[in-house]
Amino acid sequence: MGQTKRHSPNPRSRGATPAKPHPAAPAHNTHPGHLIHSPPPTPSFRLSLCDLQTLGRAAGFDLTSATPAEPLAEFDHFRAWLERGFHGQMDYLERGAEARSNPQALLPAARTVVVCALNYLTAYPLPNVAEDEEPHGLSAVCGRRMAADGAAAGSESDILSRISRYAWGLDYHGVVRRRLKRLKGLIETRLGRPVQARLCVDTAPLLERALAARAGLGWIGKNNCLIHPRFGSFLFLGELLLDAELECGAPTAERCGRCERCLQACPTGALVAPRCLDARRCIAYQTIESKSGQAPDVRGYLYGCDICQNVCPWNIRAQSRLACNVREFWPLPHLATARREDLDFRDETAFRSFFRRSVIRRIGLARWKANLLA
Ligand code: B12
Ligand code: SF4
Ligand code: SF4
Repeated sequence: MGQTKRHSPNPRSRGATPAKPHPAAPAHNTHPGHLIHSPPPTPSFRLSLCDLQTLGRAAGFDLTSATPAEPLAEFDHFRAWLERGFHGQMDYLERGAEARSNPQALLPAARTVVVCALNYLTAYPLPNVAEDEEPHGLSAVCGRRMAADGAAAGSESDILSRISRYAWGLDYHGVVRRRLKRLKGLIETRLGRPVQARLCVDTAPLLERALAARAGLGWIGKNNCLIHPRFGSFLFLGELLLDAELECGAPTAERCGRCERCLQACPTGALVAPRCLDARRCIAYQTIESKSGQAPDVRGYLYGCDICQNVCPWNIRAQSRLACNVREFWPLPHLATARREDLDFRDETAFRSFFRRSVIRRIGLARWKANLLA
């Protein structure tokens, strides 16, 4: 935990690092303060990074920044990663490979990528919530959570400890997308014109972590995740590709230092090097993406894995300081209180109905059964 002392959180950074001018921006736009003395900007330059962050908060995001819609140097890492076969059976990553090198492949008119993050580090027992507001029985189930190595340690009924935190509540795709839509509307109002835009959450061929890092939302940790000094890494990412040129953020310094806790804690050795994951060995891949029908290498995991995040000092620190108040991410009561036998569904319909509002429904019954019976 030594590095947290040396790298104390940046008190300014509720959003991103201070503004960097958009490369395509005229000289008078290099600092928001200069706008006061400059000739009136064209409508598309009317938004400073600071204003954008305010709009992002109004739309419901914890962090918002922007980066030019330009090619990403990190694409070389991505290509090398594919060439080593680390993506396993995730063919969609191969198919959309070239598109990931440049956001303009998704929206040719794009000038800026607005990158947003939403914290999902829910704390249980719930903080500052009256008992009658708390979903039934959750304290008892969730209070046992957040042991240093999270999953696999729980009892049979402790279902949440066997499911990655990101899947406890409602499917995040919809939650993030709705907020992106709201943000798009707010930006249009501020710019005084409709914008051409594309909303992306997870499934579009974009290198979301690399974009977020370039926009200054955090750094890529050795566990591969984007980490923010205040929020840690339990963050969902979402992007708004826009035809407008906005003021952009600048990358922050990497703050892992000499720590290697995540590499040491990974039970399968999937983190083959800092920032390099062999997905085939990763429990998240084996329980979510793998089509082989094989049981995961390590028993006890029903969906995803959080170990390399749970051991990260930046998350331990975040857990003690803040809690996610996004109600949609609070554990679904019927999931949190389920017993193992409730989850042995007789058919696809029963599986889909149980997980209809959860991201877990995407894996289908066969994958679920293989995880459950492992
Ligand atoms: C495929 C995928 C997976 C795969 C592969 C993960 C992986 N590490 O590659 C699997 C199924 C294993 C997976 C697991 C998880 N995922 Co996932 N996943 C994706 C997806 C769809 C594509 C990621 C991808 O392109 N991977 C290929 C690798 C090479 O790219 P990358 O991880 O982005 O890494 C880049 C940087 O590390 C960069 N880089 C920068 N500097 C340097 C320096 C060096 C030296 C090197 C080598 C590389 C490097 O190079 C890479 C290429 O740009 C994204 C959504 C998206 N469209 O981006 C979500 C996404 C990355 N996943 C996410 C989440 C939440 C998870 C899990 C935490 C879920 C869970 N608990 O089970 C785990 C985390 C596992 C881990 N430690 O990475 C979030 C990440 C949020 C965050 N804070 O970082 C994303 C962004 C989804 C979202 N919209 O919120 N995921
Ligand atoms: S998610 Fe789990 S298996 Fe995958 S790299 Fe992290 S600790 Fe290892
Ligand atoms: S646990 Fe991993 S990601 Fe977290 S600070 Fe240490 S090296 Fe970085």
